[in-house]
Amino acid sequence: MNLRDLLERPLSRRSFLRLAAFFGAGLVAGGALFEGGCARLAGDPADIGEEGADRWVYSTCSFCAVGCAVWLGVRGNRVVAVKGVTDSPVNRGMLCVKGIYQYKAIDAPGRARYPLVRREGAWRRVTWEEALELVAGTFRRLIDAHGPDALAIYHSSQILLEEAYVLAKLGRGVIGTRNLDSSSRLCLASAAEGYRLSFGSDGQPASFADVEHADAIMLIGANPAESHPVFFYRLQRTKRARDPFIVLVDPRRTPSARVADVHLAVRPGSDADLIKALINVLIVEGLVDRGFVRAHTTGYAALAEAVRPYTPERVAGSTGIDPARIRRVARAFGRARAGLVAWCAGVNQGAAGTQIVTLINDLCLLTGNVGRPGAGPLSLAGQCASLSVGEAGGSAALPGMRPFADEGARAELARLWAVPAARIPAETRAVTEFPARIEAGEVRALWIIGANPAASMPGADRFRRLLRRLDLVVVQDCYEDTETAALADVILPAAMWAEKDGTFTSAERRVNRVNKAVEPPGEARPDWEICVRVAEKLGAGRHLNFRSSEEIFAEWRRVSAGTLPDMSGMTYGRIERLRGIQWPCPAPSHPGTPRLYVERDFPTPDGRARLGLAEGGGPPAAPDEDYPFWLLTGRVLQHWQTATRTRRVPELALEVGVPYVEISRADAARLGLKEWDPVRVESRHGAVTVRARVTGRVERGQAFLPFHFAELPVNRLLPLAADPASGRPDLKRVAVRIRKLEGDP
Ligand SMILES: Nc1nc2c(c(=O)[nH]1)N[C@H]1C(S)=C(S)[C@@H](COP(=O)(O)OP(=O)(O)OC[C@H]3O[C@@H](n4cnc5c(=O)[nH]c(N)nc54)[C@H](O)[C@@H]3O)O[C@H]1N2
Ligand SMILES: Nc1nc2c(c(=O)[nH]1)N[C@H]1C(S)=C(S)[C@@H](COP(=O)(O)OP(=O)(O)OC[C@H]3O[C@@H](n4cnc5c(=O)[nH]c(N)nc54)[C@H](O)[C@@H]3O)O[C@H]1N2
Ligand code: SF4
Ligand SMILES: [Mo]
Repeated sequence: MNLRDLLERPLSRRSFLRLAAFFGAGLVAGGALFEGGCARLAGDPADIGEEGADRWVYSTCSFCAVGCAVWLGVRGNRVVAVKGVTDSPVNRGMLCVKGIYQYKAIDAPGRARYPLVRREGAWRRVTWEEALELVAGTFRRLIDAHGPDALAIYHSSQILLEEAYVLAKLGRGVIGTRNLDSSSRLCLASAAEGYRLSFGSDGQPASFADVEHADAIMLIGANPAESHPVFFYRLQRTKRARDPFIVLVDPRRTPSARVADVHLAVRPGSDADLIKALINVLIVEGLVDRGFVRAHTTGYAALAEAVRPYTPERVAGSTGIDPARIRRVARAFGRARAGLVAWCAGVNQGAAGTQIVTLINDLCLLTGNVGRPGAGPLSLAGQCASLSVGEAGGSAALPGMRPFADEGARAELARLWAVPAARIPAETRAVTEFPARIEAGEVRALWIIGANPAASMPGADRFRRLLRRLDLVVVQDCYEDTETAALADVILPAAMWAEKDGTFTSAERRVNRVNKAVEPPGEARPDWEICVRVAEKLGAGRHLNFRSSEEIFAEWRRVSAGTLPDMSGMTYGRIERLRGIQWPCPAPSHPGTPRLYVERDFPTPDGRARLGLAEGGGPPAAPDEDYPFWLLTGRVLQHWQTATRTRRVPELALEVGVPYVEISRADAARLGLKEWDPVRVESRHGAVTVRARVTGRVERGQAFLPFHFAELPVNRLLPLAADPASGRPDLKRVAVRIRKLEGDP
């Protein structure tokens, strides 16, 4: 029996752990042995024993937007095991290594247990009452003196939908600040904005299951083998079962290339040219679905005109791709019965992000690949709640994805909230604008909830400096030792996902349940509860009069009714019974919606989708003589974001424990570098020292640096320049020079 067969069968937890230890090196190489780092652990949650769990609690994985359903095995007040839910349509019992080990981050050292206040440079434990008086009292004073924009709120997409909603209500409806945003801005703002421009709404058109029906699949700027492993597992199974034509577009040869028939190693930042050429070929070779285009779209003539100059020959220079291969891919996609394009951060995170997303949508619209099985654009999204945050009002739109600019929508929300309509701001600001707002003296206090911007924001050094200028920095996190907490005035201890009730919405619009399995440590409280108490102290308790997540969800159901992310037909019980429900779900008998636009009912004024391309900033400054390398940043399988959780899990930390930069063999030879030699990586914006790994995964002239390691402040190398349409910065690409350092760094 080969390993693959072994993995198709459920493994006992013990044999998985043994295999994982044995094949650790294989996992580092990209998880080839574990089907993308995934495995199914044997046994029904009822088979108590192995790990000594005495009960199993249904929940949803707290990492990526695949949204795998999990059983948390609990003994006493500890989570001691995690298993995949076998009747989940998402993961069918499978989990990736992060999912399996995530419970070890719960009672790890460093958890925030008590409110802390910095006094004369030292941390002092205080009561909740004192902490809240200080926080809300300062907020009140600053808002009274300088207006609501004096308070900026920044949160991640790892809090619950209910918590994002409470923050939106507090921030927009009670306080009325324009300065509220979330890390989804750094993450998928381009995807959301691109969807809005093409289809009239930022609803994800397709589902994960669509890969199982597609004949041609393109993965652009995404490495699901490491970033969305259980989705990748489904892709691998489909490849074996039905052999769809798969194309990977990534400058690096990532482990996702394992499923690809064609790997297009594009030059960084050249995806727009590549897709324009694909569209050019579709048009020139008559592969456009004319009936669909005529009946359901506008803008064809202008798009055709715009891409006319972009022949495969013309873009060969900028993309580095052989014209014949571009034609081959365009033909395969154009002739496929069903074609799907999945993409992620390699596309989203750049000045041209929104433009590339609209081009991907064009590719699908031109071939009639929207609203049917196996078809469509599929934004892979990022964190467990990245969609929740968009739905509930945590970023570019108000709750229910109501546009800020829509006066009627604001009035409706004000009615629902019983607040004056004039209080809800008519515009919002991206977190990338916060630094300038702090410098201008507009923002005077910053409340950071479940995010680690001191490590994750581009222009990190400037951001850190600016925090010192503020009257108050409040960090609400489940750990007290994050890079951002180190810069705070107050630390509020937050409960983690296994310690609270609520929901996450995955990339495929699936709302799934998070159930409280254990009590939080010390005095840590769920984020929603902390917000409710801050609201009380601000004198706005009656607006946030919630005693449980379920009460918040009940209000949210009413607020979402009639909007695109309509969840009015969902209840906690129903969500869990159905193993997640995909919105819209407008009635208690509604089964949920796997696919949008089945009726070609695009929510635009004329009901048609819009072909065309968003305005886009150009590619980032390309390498030159002084800075001859492209440095790419991204993820590895074992670590999660700034690794505040995964580095506390020995099994994950031991596999990939230290920062490194990947360099090609050719460049290593030229620079005289051996594996693990220290190098200096320097951009026009900053420099870092790191060890080199010599690999075949990057091309000559390129280097790759995982952004997970805070001791290696990679975001010091990146400027804070943003996509004009989405306000999203380039976190992926920057020109650098690399030189060998002598001695130990
Ligand atoms: N293990 C793990 N999984 C995660 C996360 C994590 O931290 N760790 N984070 C989650 C989050 S929040 C997100 S947003 C997603 C991100 O998921 P992905 O987008 O899959 O992850 P990245 O590694 O950031 O970037 C993907 C690829 O983009 C490529 N790339 C860089 N520049 C370009 C370019 O110009 N063009 C093209 N075509 N490709 C380019 C990189 O080489 C990289 O392989 O992952 C989610 N899943
Ligand atoms: N160079 C570079 N930079 C990047 C990226 C890149 O690819 N390259 N990727 C970008 C992307 S896509 C993203 S999404 C961002 C991510 O940026 P962030 O969201 O800032 O990063 P995280 O490490 O996920 O931070 C989450 C924090 O929330 C805490 N936490 C976890 N659960 C809870 C909870 O329930 N409540 C509270 N209060 N706290 C909790 C964690 O301990 C952690 O400190 O980074 C961006 N930055
Ligand atoms: S694929 Fe994503 S959701 Fe599933 S177990 Fe892994 S990290 Fe969790
Ligand atoms: Mo993200």
